[in-house]
Amino acid sequence: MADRSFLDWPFFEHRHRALAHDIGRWADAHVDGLVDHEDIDGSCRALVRALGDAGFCAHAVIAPHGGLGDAHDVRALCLIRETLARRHGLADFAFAMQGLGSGPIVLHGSDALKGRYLPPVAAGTSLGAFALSEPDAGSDVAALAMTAERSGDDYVLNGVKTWISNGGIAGHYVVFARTGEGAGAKGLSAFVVPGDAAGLEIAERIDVIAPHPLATLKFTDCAVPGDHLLGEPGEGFKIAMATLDVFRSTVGAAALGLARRALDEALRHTASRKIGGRPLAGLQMVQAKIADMATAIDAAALLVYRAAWTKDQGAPRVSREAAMAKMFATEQAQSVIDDAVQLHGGLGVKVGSKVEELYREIRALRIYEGATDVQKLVIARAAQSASGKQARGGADVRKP
Ligand code: COS
Repeated sequence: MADRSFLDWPFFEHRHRALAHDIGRWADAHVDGLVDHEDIDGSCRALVRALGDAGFCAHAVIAPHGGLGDAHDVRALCLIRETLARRHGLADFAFAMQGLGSGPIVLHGSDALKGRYLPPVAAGTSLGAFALSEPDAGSDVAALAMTAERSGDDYVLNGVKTWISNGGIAGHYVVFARTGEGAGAKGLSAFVVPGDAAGLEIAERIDVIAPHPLATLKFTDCAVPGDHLLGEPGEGFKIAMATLDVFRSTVGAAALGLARRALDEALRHTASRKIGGRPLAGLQMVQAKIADMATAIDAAALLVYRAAWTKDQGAPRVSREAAMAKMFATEQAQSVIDDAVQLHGGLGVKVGSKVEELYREIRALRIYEGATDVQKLVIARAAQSASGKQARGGADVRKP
């Protein structure tokens, strides 16, 4: 059982400790039975439905649209993600997309859009998706090419989105497209597109090393009602970034869950596996690895819950804190899991072993929702901006 002493840290309130207990019990009892490796789409639907029935998807949205409070509780999102990830990456993925895929609606939707799209997300009866990346625009969001043109009461969308999680099974997609109010980042807008909209097709399903539903979407003269615009025309980039400000810390939390499981597995294996008649756990070189793994996990947890707590205190922007949390937790989790594989010897690379699964699961987290390299840009800009501000007696310097 992974160390739970972090729940005593002052970042948490009583409701978070109760939630951690409840989601832990629920995950232990239900997750393994809901994952069918032969039917990934069906597993995601079943996981989301079960998480909705148990009340956990309510944390992905807000009141009075099926949620609990009037804003995301980022610490709650992180606790749910880390607990589900510790059990199985697909369970974490299924829950995560309910949050990311409805986040822009929570943050910038009209009451009508919130009322229509959020309750089914909370109930677990409909899946959400976040369609930002394109074949030629991943890290560089300002380079998006997909267009949305006003036509009477509608917007007409044309273009391609790729790497879209829940592509093909989502009830709605939040889609970012160029509306042309300005150049680059200033000319993008965000829309909610129903999953069954005419002109939206699944061009390709994408297989990845840790399978989850992923697709390329093609939009051909796909008309969405004008009232499905989120925020104002031209605000799409800021809506995307504000959403990622909330959810990047939760990616760090998922990495933390995977790392905690790797440490659990390593502790169990090294306690029972013998070398020269004695358990591996008694060797100092093994203990050194265990010490590094445990320390990396606590350091990552501190950054993740610092970012989540800061957002929950009402900070308007936590780009720096969220970027540090995501970057550090995902990179450290990769290293912790690699150590766990090493400690397992041949068993660590045997298909079907838990650490082999973790080794595949962690990799994408260092890439999606802003690769480590992008997080470094965000962190460096924040540091340089703060230093420039000091040097100029308060004037902000956003870019070097
Ligand atoms: N909240 C609100 N506004 C934000 C913001 C945030 N978190 N981050 C940036 N903005 C605003 C900026 O203030 C700026 O507004 P002004 O022009 O009015 O000052 C505007 O958005 C443009 O910001 P910036 O100049 O930093 O944009 P860049 O094009 O340089 O992009 C990076 C910066 C690379 C950090 C951004 O494109 C990014 O995060 N890319 C990764 C995208 C990603 O995560 N992709 C994965 C898809 S989801 S799986």
